[in-house]
Amino acid sequence: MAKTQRREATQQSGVRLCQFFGVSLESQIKQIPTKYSQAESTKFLVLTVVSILCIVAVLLGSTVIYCLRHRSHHKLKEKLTNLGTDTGNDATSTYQELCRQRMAVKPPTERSEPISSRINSVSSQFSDGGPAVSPSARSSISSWSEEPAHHNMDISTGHMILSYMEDHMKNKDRLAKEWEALCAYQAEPNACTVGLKEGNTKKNRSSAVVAYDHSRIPLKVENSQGNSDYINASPIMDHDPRNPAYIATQGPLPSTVADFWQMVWENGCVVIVMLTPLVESGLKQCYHYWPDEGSNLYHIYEVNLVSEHIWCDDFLVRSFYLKNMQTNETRTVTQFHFLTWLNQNVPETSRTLLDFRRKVNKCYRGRSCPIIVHCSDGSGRSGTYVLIDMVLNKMAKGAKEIDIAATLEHLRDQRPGMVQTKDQFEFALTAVAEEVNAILKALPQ
Ligand SMILES: *[C@@H]1O[C@H](CO)[C@@H](O)[C@H](O)[C@H]1NC(C)=O
Ligand SMILES: CC(=O)N[C@H]1CO[C@H](CO)[C@@H](O)[C@@H]1O
Repeated sequence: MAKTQRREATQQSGVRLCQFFGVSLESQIKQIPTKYSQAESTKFLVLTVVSILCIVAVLLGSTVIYCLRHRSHHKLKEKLTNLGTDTGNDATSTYQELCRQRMAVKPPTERSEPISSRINSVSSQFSDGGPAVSPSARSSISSWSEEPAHHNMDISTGHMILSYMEDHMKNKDRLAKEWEALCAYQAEPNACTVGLKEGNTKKNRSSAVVAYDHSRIPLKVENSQGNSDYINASPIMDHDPRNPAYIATQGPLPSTVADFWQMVWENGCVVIVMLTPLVESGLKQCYHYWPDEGSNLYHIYEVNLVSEHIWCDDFLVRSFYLKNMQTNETRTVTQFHFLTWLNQNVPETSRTLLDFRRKVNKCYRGRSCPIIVHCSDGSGRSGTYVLIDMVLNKMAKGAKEIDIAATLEHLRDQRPGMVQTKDQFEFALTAVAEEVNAILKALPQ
């Protein structure tokens, strides 16, 4: 680039020189009388030859100057190139030092960010074709409560829900009757022939909760470890009849872990909500289906534990890097693990679970894949969580009519046993009321 510019400049100055001599030549010609003698014409000839010689000399001179300059420029370039290779390592170390300084400045701002932004940054980092270095598991601890998310809640619906709730709290009889009616509810259709087939029964934790034939998540047989399409998992539809909002499933068994990750992969899931401890009073609730550190391979799915973030005594968040070894495609999956909700029970406070739900939804926001929700059998605690989340999401979208019992029947049409006890149902009502109350309080009066 610089070289051509310089050449142009030299050429231009050459042109200017020619013009200068041309002009003087012209003026000399003008001085010559129109009718000239032999002597005069000889003089003119000599003058012309001298002028031409001058021009040639100048041209030659400029060419020589140009060549010399060009050569020195070339030498300089060579020198620079050598310098570049000589100091290559220095430059790299300087760059590395700069990176180190940058990293040293960065973390404090990261630490003050909410978890979801950190998770997003992790996922965008990995969705760009994988990590440059093998991610090592990091562990951190922090805790603060999430504010209620931005809402389009209909205020009158909010107040209606609250008064309905107050009514239920005062009138325990009414709640008991409602629960009784719910227990008598029969889902139709309710066949579970696939889940009870020979070869598939051992894949169910409980014989009471088996995915319905008409509402189950099939696996791609060609990618499955056991050459079967059955997993105890049910799609749960909300408003969209084609795309499930959730997949309710049992906690994986040692023999179904590969199936579980296959389902996560094939349904494009990025968020897992786990609502059970691994063991309760000596009883296994769920298989430890992720690596404690580093990575594990489950059939063709490699799971790498990237980070573990302990929010409080009640829940923690893990980030996994999931790779399909058949296609080399990768994805980041975030698992929200609620630790203190025991089987057939309710969480100690609805506040903790609501805070947990806000964190899940903040991470999930803007996605369209189903959220995986599991506990042990994938019905009691999972059903309660899905019921709360679904009702609150409906309200957030501005729904004018909320029928919690009808919503639960809708869930039970898709998976048996959703919400197992009256306490869990009451807990769902209380949690919804508490969140509605918080949203109403936060609205400008
Ligand atoms: C996946 O990666 C491995 C190792 O880098 C490579 O040998 C293999 O061909 C890749 N497979 C596909 C399907 O791209
Ligand atoms: C109905 C049924 O056969 N359920 C089985 C599901 O799988 C578990 C674990 O293998 C068994 O204990 C159940 O009996």
